[in-house]
Amino acid sequence: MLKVYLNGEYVDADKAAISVYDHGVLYGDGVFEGIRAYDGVVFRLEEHIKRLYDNANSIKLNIPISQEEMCRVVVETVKVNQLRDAYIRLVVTRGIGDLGLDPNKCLKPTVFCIADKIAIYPPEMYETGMKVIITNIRRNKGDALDPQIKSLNYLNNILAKIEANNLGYPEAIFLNNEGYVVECTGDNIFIVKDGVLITPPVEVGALVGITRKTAIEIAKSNGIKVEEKLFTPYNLYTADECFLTGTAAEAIPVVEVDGRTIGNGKPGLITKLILAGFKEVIKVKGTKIYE
Ligand code: PXG
Repeated sequence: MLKVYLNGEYVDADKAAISVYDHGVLYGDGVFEGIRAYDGVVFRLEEHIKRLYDNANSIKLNIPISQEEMCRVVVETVKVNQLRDAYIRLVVTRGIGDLGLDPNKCLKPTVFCIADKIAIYPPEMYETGMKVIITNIRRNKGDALDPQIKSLNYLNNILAKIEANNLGYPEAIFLNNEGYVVECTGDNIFIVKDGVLITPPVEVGALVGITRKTAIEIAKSNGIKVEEKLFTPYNLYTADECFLTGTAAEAIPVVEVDGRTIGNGKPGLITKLILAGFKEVIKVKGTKIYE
């Protein structure tokens, strides 16, 4: 039985329950992180924890433990479950309150951490590439709910995922209200045009992805020019290459968007280079779980 960290204790997964009065459940009031461990090493742990605390601060949620302690919680949760490869879900909610939405009624945030096996895309998809659609659902507007916050409000993403599912595709690309490409339901997006790697600036409505940052670093260290700039569906359809980045997907090639073939319909060279670079980086950028 897996053990889950819940408010300072490790409890059996089937006993790890939170209150129906928790505002994380009642209002989606909270923040989370999705983190991975590879072969006994947590990938970019401090960066995930920093993002969690920045996100919490931005919604005026005061996490009761320090960032260093939170890093230890993550490492310990993987350790007590004796996992080497894990998908880690770290959640902080506003905590238990009453039936009103006032966060001031919630006295203590709820903190839980789950370390489990990861469900990833089938390995063939990395060889053949993925076919995706652009969803009709627009990404949340930043002045309503900033997509830079990895909050417990994922309905915008889920509605887009439902549309993709209905049409038989595994992932959907969001445009913002101005019609620019922003990101996917759980991944950032990159295109390659004439040897230049291009990704939308996060201000257009994308999460500041940690895998996105890693991909940019890998590209730059290989002498590839990287631009963070706006682009449209036309630029996407006519790109030489396209790939998505995220903690779950790593870097996955996209070979078709809305029935348009991207490049030659096969994962491109720069995409392959980024994915290969990622496999190397995970070996060095991490926090060791076991001595
Ligand atoms: N955009 C969105 C909306 C995300 O939710 C990313 C981009 C990529 O960010 P990172 O930091 O992971 O490179 C995400 C991350 C899941 C799952 O179980 C989703 C994410 C991460 C891990 C697992 O669906 N989304």
